Amino acid sequence: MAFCMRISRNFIHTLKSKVGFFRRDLTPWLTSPCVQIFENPDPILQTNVTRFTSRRFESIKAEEQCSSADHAQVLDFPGGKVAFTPQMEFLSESPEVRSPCYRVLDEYGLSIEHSSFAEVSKEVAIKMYSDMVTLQTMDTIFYEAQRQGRMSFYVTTIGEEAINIASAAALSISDIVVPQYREPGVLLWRGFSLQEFANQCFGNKGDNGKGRQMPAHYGSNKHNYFTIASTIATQLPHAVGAAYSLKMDKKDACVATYFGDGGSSEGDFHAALNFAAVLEAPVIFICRNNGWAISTPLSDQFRSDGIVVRGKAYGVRSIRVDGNDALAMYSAVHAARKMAISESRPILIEALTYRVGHHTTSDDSTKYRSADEIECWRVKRDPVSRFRKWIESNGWWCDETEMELRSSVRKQLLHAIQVAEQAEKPPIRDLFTDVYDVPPANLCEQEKLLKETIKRYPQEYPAHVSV
Ligand SMILES: Cc1ncc(C[n+]2csc(CCOP(=O)(O)OP(=O)(O)O)c2C)c(N)n1
Ligand SMILES: [Mg+2]
Repeated sequence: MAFCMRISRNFIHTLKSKVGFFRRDLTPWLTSPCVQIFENPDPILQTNVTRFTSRRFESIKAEEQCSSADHAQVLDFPGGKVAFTPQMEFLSESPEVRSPCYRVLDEYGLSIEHSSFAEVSKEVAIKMYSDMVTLQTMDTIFYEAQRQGRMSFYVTTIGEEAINIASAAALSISDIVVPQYREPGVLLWRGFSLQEFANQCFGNKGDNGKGRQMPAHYGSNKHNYFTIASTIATQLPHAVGAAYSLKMDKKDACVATYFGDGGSSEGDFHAALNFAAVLEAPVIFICRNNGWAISTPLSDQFRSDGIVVRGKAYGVRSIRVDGNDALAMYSAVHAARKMAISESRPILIEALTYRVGHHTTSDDSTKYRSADEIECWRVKRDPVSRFRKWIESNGWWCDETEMELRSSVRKQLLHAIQVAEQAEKPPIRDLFTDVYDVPPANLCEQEKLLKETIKRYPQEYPAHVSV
């Protein structure tokens, strides 16, 4: 029965995220005035937010791509002139030299001489570091809670804290975030509280999704953060559509969408990149290339020089960044945002990193990769301690503040879990609401069947959840 319930919840969830998502989440925006404004609880982010609307744009014009006109003979071809050549030369399948990786901090957290990077104030740098520590601590505590059987599932972000937090710091709250599932740090940065994270993971009444999503599948209208659908890469075309609407409304905002190396092997990635280029949509594609798509290594995924080179094929400006260098990540996203909005164009960022934890709590990654490999990234290439060294070298951090922060965050998290665990669950009827104005016959039939089953086997159903 418990298994049936899980299937039922997951099924309804999948249905909602795939079929009903737009109706549920966008309807208020479509029917209300074009611009909605809200205040972010985080003082650093307190700025007016503009949301996207659904009005259609008149027409678009693809970027003209003209080859060098010097050549005597050119083909005047739709989309741009092409020079002729008598040489039969195939384009090489790979560049002579791999695309370099932009970094600002060396492995000891010291800024590399002559590196160009965006200024980060003391206030922002301290919030960045504090949020990275909070994210890391949340992962440790929630992961342990899952192992104790207190929640059914969890996804850690360990090793990818810099991508999460530094990218979030470089965005504005008016930018729309369309995540995969390993970017809770962006939501944390925007002011989603530890209690809200815990409520979602425990699927209680305080959860925005009313307990209908899997744990760690967060979403918050208030924080301009689309609800996670873990069907890989499906978020990418959505992100382009949202960015296109921002452009139509001439908003001073862009969309940031996240995905993994595995996501880049999906058709949706290619469709999204091409659409974004043709529509000249202000969207930043942030690829977390963490080496693995569950047990599939990069070598089984592609033969290209990673993901960054694919941008060029679609006419999208791209950069490869050291994803474990918070300062490089911040600078790249900061510059990307500026270009995306002021030039109305998509940007692709390939951030090189490593998934230090298991894929999820349903995985044991030591079955397909060596413990040495994991250990090397966990200890020697930890993005959090690397950034700490930089703020320490600026005189902005010390051991005492570190201890205070870690102990306070730990206490808050343990309290949040306790509260979330004891909170009431949403009623069973909520499983069937919020997708359709008038529920279809098959859904009504499922609801009836579920209620009858609960009546027949009451001992199998938790007494504290109302039907
Ligand atoms: C369309 C689809 N296919 C397969 C899966 C199963 N799946 C879940 S996560 C994952 C790997 C994704 O890897 P990547 O995009 O690199 O993200 P990472 O987990 O490494 O952060 C797969 C194949 C899925 N959720 N959706
Ligand atoms: Mg991956």
